[in-house]
Amino acid sequence: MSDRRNVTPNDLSAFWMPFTANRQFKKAPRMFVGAKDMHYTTSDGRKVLDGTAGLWCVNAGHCRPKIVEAIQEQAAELDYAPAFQMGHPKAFELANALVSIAPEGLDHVLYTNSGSESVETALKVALAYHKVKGDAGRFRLIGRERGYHGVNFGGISVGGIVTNRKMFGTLLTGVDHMPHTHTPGKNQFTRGEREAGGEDLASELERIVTLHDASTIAAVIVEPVAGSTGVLIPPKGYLQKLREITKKHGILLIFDEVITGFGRLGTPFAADYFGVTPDILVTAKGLTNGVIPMGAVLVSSEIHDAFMQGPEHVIEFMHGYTYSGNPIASAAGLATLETYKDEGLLTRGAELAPYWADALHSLKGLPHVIDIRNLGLIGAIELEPIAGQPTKRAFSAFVKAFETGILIRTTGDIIAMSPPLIISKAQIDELIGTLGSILKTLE
Ligand code: PXG
Ligand code: PLP
Repeated sequence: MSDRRNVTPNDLSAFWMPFTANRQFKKAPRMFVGAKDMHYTTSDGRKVLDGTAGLWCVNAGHCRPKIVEAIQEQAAELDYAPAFQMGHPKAFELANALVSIAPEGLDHVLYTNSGSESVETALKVALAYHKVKGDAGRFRLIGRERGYHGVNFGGISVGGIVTNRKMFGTLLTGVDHMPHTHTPGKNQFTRGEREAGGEDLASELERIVTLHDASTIAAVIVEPVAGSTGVLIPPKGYLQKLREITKKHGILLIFDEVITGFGRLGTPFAADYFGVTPDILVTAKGLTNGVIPMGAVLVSSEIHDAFMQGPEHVIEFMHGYTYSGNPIASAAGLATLETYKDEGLLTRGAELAPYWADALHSLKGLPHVIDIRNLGLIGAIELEPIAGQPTKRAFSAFVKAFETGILIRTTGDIIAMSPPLIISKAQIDELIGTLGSILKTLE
């Protein structure tokens, strides 16, 4: 039986858990103690099928041998090298490997330790780029309603999730937001991208540009597919139109690909899927298969080269982290990219996407299901909230799912799934079949 009974609340009190209902968790903890490929093992010895790739990051599945060995070897060979004014080979090798799979034109890499830090780095590069070009009047940053760009001050300022912003004072000034791309009450149960409305939605950016004047705007940041807020798929033509407008006005376009990067849509990056290349591309999560904290920000040569001027002994960009390009993280990143390559994982999602979409949409008609959305190997099932008790219905699905042997993720009353890219068709059937039977039992 469950180890849970052996874990007393006091044992758990010191760790203030992130984005967690701490008191509820500590009364009935859900603990993982092991993982392999598509499965976690719980503290009471049960196998749980991973329907979320951890938190959208374990794209190659768990405890993959190449990655494990690379980390072990690197830890014994070179544990840490100073990140500033010193180097080590693997950080350069990984940057080259990243550039080689990135959309053409994104040729330079800045390292971070998370998606949140990648976002801060991207915003700072954008502001400083205009400054070094002598265009310092471009100080505004434009995000989007319901956008998630991590939890640091820049990210929550451009982000648009109210609960993540409202406690934290004035945030960054000079920020505005475009409308989100969701149309509740319309377009439910659309498979993939909906046809209509993309250009009109993107044209909202023109309205913001007119309001502030293009000469004051540094950058626009969006998630190509909004993940954390509950999987919002942009309509066709939307991102293409954003690119057109930003280019026309000399505004940098930043894609936050922390979730969509590394094969999630069946292409290496969402930029490839949509055929739209941003000026700056933000990554983390799948870069090291989630195993070691690391993020990377890819920038165009035009941006990079603008900084490479003035006396050569002077630091060109006053930014960086103690752990930027950490040796063990770099080794993990290299082994991760090799694993993706060996197994074709950056494009495997394209083969599986139709099967995934069929499975998800088979849940239409089950109790409380008011919408189903999908793209690549991302899926979301939106439930009708219990009157007066938002989030409760989806959360009870999450707890039942964990107890039944599948890991899903919920945000509000939306169930989100993003399995490791190694998932088999039989495992898709198991994941969706189990979820379907849980939905039938919900209050
Ligand atoms: N940008 C985007 C688009 C993200 O999805 C971040 C930045 C921040 O990354 P870090 O590494 O600082 O967490 C994210 C992270 C969920 C969930 O279940 C999503 C994220 C993180 C944890 C949970 O929706 N996204
Ligand atoms: N705070 C203090 C006092 C520091 O000395 C440093 C780094 O040297 C930091 C914060 C930033 O830490 P990191 O480089 O790990 O982001």
